[in-house]
Amino acid sequence: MYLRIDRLQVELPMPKEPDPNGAAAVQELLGGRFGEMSTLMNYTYQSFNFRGRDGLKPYYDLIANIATEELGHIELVAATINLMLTGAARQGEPVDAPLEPGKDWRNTLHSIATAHTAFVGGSQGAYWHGDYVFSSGNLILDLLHNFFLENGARLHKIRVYEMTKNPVAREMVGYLLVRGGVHALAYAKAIETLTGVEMSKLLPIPKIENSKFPEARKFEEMGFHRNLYRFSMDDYKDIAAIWKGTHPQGGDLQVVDGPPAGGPVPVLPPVPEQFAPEYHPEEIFEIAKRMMGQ
Ligand code: MN3
Repeated sequence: MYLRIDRLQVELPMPKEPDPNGAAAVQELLGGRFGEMSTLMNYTYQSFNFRGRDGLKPYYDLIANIATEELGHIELVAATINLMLTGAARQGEPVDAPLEPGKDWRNTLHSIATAHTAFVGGSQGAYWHGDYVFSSGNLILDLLHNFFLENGARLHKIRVYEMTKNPVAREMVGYLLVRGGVHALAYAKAIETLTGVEMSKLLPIPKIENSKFPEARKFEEMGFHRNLYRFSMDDYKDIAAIWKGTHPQGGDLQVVDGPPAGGPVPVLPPVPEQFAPEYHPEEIFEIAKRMMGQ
């Protein structure tokens, strides 16, 4: 089961202006084949379906624990998209066509379906689907797939970074490049322990260091690339049997008990033109206020 903390894993900057087409590109990092929905659901189902876990506790713990961190990554990418779409509505009555700019956006679903927020799909408007989940039951094959998935995700993150200078998008990508680097290395190390094949020598893929990206470099300077957070009160402690030793860039790998400090979840303002949360939101705000005895 899960507990939930109402914070993001990292603080995001507030945008100065809306960037709907940038948000459309960032969608790929949420619901594209190599997006956070895919990492989340691959590791989640592999952990649900794990056979022989009593004898393979470090590997089970690793997959289950990383899955939980990924839950916070879909939250972070969704928050990024939401911030990039904030302020995108024109004000006015329906007859004034306040949503008219939305017809020229790369992704019209943001205007029609989600009230200027994230949707569970990729940059071309296709919804995420379960075909992206590989859960074969063979431990080495699943770990190999996860290693591939993390590096495919890294390639797409870097390309989206190259497509936009939006500071919210770049902050999120910088942080997730560092966290994805941890996951790629963790799966590499897990395969190494099982096979002796030195997978970590393949890293980084593509062959460009995270330090090339200022938004990632600052998190590496804080040592985040060496931390594997343990997202549980009492469980998944055997990740320490895999996440140990030295980072390829130097410094000791460490398991951090508990989540990162993170930052606040952005408060999204109402968009009455989208009837979100209502055409006259103050009416339902009043109802909620009375309910809380204010
Ligand atoms: Mn991730």
